[in-house]
Amino acid sequence: ATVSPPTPVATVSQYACQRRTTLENHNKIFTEAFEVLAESYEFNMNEGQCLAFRRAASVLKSLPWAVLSLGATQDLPCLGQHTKKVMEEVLYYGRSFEVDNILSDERFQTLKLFTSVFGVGPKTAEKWYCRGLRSFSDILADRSIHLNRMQQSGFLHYGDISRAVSKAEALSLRNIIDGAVHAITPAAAVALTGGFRRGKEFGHDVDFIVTTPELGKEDRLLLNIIDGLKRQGLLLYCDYQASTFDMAKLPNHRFKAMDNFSKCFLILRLESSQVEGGLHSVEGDSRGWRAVRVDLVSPPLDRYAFALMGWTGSRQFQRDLRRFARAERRMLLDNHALYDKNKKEFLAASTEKDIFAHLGLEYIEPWQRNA
Ligand code: 8DG
Ligand code: MN
Ligand code: MN
Repeated sequence: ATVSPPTPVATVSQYACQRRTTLENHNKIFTEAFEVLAESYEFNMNEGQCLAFRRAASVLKSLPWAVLSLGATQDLPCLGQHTKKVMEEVLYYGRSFEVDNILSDERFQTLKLFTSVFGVGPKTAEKWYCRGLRSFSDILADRSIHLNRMQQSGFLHYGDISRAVSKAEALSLRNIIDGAVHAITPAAAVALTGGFRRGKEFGHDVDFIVTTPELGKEDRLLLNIIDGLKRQGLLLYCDYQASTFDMAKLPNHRFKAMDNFSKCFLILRLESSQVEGGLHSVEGDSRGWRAVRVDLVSPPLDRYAFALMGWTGSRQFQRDLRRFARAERRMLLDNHALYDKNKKEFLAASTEKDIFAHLGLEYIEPWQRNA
């Protein structure tokens, strides 16, 4: 690998959707530090600073060379005073003192621990921290705390679902979902999306898109799949959300809003015997099974390309795709649709390539979207 910028250096875009970002990260020492800072700002509800560090990390991840001096970052976008100060520390001392302080901070450590539970977000974690709770046993012993169904499952399956899901496990789950879908309708299709579609070897969950060729049948399809999984004894947890999709609505460029398609957040039981090479979870392998987090989304067929794009991620890539559409093209993009504000019309797409083309962007492969 090259370690210095080739000359002349091609300009790096401020938008992740105009960069190709593979899983090969030559600047991990910096991006890992930025991730800690971003998370810390997230815990402090400082969205601006959080995003600034996520953007900076994303720019460095896209470089085919390692940054060896501050001078090499001169022409890079999205790197402010603060990020450069952190990089300087890392370059000279091999570590950032600011990051070290965060990592040893009790509040940060506790919020990190609490948010690692399925169903616990930063707000709940903060509430528990303010009550003086510091460990899982503190939470489980506190009778005044009410855990919702999601959080109860989160604690129940904590060991399994906090362990990464392997590619082999994801492919085995695809066969299981495929089987459940085809028992219902042979015409329906299942696609692996999320991090695994971007080529990752491990993930925190497995994401699938399911679709049926008949418009309007997608809600029913998802309910039938859930029913099939339940009858096979594989369903450990299910949070089903019916569609609230409204095709007349303009796309919402704000990335925070999740989509309105029918979807479900599941915890499934995966048998060791179903996975080539066995389970990734060591305890699970001796037990014969493990719990895995699975997300299913079911858009109507004419919105398939938009849903696939959104659910393929990465989050930073999708955020920038929307920001680019709005700022550079006066278009609104989300997981449902693309709207041209100049022409005042919706732009249809049947593939991801159509969406990139509408936006006047070069096509970026899923494995190049690891921004
Ligand atoms: P990982 O699981 O390997 O850790 O990474 P990932 O696959 O990239 O992350 P993810 O949290 O599973 O999310 C995958 C994509 O799905 C991400 O770009 C965000 C997107 N997504 C939506 N809508 C929704 C939603 O309603 N809920 C969730 N959890 N993710 C959504 O577009
Ligand atoms: Mn995922
Ligand atoms: Mn997911």
